[in-house]
Amino acid sequence: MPNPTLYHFSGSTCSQKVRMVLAEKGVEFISREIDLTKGEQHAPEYVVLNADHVVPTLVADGEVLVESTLICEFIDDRYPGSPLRSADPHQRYRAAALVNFLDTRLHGKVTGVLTHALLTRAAMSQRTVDQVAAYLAAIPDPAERGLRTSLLTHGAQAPEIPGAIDALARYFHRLEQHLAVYPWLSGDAFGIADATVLPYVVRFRELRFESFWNEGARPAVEHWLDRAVTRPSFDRAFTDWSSAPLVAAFGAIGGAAAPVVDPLIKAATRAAG
Ligand SMILES: N[C@@H](CCC(=O)N[C@@H](CS)C(=O)NCC(=O)O)C(=O)O
Repeated sequence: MPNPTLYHFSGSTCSQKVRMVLAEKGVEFISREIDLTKGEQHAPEYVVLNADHVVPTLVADGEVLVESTLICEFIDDRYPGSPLRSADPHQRYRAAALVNFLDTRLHGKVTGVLTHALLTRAAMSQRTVDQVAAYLAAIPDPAERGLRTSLLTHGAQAPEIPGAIDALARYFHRLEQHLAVYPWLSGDAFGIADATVLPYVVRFRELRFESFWNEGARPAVEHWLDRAVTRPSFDRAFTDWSSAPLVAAFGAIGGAAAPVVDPLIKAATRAAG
């Protein structure tokens, strides 16, 4: 069976999700890294594959596939190995609903707020004014460009931060309720829903934003995270593409924002129920 080619970026959540699904299915892939910090997602030869200028993109059997959730479902259907979606219609629906909510309501608009206000801003602080202007000008969607400009300007003080934290705290509450019924977000077994949510929770852990779940706030989420990160697929999808200095840098950036962000997370978590 020919190996697919994955266009991805080491630290991108959507790439981590697809790499995790590939690892769970035991599928080797040809790696083509698209460095988002260097703007490689805007290169004409990549935009031909992914018109939205985003990663990941999978090329399998000569077909170009975009949208990380659709890619994960394709991988699950196309390759042998344990199924990553439940055969039970209720479990399957509930898992798909968690994924859909994250994809359509949280990814970018909400999770991207924290990523760009903190991590992208830190990366851009090493660039010249002209380079930052070029980075922003290359973003094709005007609304996203405006949001990104605000986040890079204001960082942890950006007006978008409290609303994003509220939305995330409510989602953590929803995850907790789900995990009171099922051992995994995908139901009885680890699957696509777990691989989808995990990158965001790991990112918050790297930023030291554990107040979304620790100290008894969301014990089932904490237990789920502990189990998920011990899977062999986690090392192949996350650890092998990360580095200790990078994780240390994320911790330092999150730690610097903690005086502003941590009280917001704690208050939003209490309010979410
Ligand atoms: N709906 C898309 C979203 C993909 C997406 O937002 N990818 C991010 C990385 S996680 C990206 O490539 N961003 C480009 C940028 O930051 O300019 C999917 O699920 O594949």
